[in-house]
Amino acid sequence: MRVDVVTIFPEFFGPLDVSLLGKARERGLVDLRVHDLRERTDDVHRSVDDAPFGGGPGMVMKPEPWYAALQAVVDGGGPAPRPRVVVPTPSGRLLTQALVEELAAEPWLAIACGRYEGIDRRVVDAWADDEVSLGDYVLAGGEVAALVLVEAVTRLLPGVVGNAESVADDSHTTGLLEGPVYTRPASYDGRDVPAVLLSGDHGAIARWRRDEALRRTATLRPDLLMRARLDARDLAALAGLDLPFPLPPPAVAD
Ligand code: J9N
Repeated sequence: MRVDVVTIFPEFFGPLDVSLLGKARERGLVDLRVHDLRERTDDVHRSVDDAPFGGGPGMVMKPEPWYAALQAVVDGGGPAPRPRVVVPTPSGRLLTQALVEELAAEPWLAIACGRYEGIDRRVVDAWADDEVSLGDYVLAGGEVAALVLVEAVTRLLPGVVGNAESVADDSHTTGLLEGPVYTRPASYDGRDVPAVLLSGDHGAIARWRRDEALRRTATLRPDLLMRARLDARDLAALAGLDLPFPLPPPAVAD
């Protein structure tokens, strides 16, 4: 996969040289290129922002450097005629694992990192395919959101994560939060690993893990529970929890 990032803070993307992503880049699985928006300015001050039309606080990112930078990305060539252009913004649609999976299927992404009060609307109208929010809180700029996007997307690419199974039962891939995990020693700090995990009964272990995932999701994220595919056995487990909300009907078996 090819990913181009346009930013006024290229130094922000140092973390992409290390860890899982760094190895994926070394192995040629991800071709990530970071571009400095200021290289597309043509005034002595290298200005990327200006006061908003209509007045108001803060500054708006000027259209000209963005048009030039995004045109240069397209002209630089990639594995498709154009990249899918994503703009992180607190006023975008929420980034979900479903959208991450969709983006991971693209051959070429470009991420436009805005700062200040936003990017001139014409840039977004002309170039963006998606405006994406990480959640209902405000960051200082799109750079951290771009790091999140790149990490969430690239870990799904074939060969990036060693153990494909660990991707398959992620929280949000199953639709439920993951339950607790334990490793040796079996007793530590006076706290014992649940006996079922030491039992060797794989059916009982799978059921216990599912029940823990259901319990945790019901407690912390009832919104997710309402959309998860729950069978009659799941609903029976949840019925025993005496939750402060009604349970959905069971999903139809395929
Ligand atoms: N979810 C989210 C995205 C953002 C920003 S601020 C500037 C660009 C993106 N804040 N919060």
